[in-house]
Amino acid sequence: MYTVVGAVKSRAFRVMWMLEELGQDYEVIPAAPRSDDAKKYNPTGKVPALLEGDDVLTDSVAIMQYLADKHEAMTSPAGTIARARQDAMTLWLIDEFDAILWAAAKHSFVFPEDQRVPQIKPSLQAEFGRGAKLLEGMIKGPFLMGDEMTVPDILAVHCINWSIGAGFPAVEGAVAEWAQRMRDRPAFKAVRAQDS
Ligand SMILES: N[C@@H](CCC(=O)N[C@@H](CS)C(=O)NCC(=O)O)C(=O)O
Repeated sequence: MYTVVGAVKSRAFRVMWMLEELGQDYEVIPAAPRSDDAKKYNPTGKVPALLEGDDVLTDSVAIMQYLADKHEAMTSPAGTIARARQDAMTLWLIDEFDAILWAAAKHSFVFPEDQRVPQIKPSLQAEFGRGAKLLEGMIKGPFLMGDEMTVPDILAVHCINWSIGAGFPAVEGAVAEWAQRMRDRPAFKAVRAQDS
């Protein structure tokens, strides 16, 4: 049994979605970012964390990839060319999607008010839009990497949903269609249903 630390409305969503896709049972400790509860498991106060026995794992992407490797699903095997390409996609999404959304969040509500530079937001939105257009040419099949759903599908769609919540312009075309297919998956809906 796994325990996910972090609420549905955080990057913990990614880990819950992965666990649902893998058919694994889990409990949730809906600790808020930087809360004492979150710091109990991760001294930085960041969520998510995954508890497995006495072990505490941190970082949503590291956790998703660990689960995929362990359960031999939703990933190409380590040491293959396909895995190198999958990892390149994961890291590109971190650079061009997650980091941009995180920068927008920092300048909206994370940083103390006197350190926020709200003027940066249109530039971040435009950069995200350019990334989404590039992604359109990178979708290799029904899923990002081809015929199988893998870790980057979850990462990308979580970021796209986050962009909508953050008021970024909507993604369009094949990216929007693929993202909607991902949201229609029972595993995605099962996590959404936990959002209160
Ligand atoms: N790269 C980390 C980022 C985690 C992260 O920044 N989480 C946010 C909530 S979604 C958080 O806990 N922020 C609090 C902080 O940065 O102090 C991951 O993917 O897990």
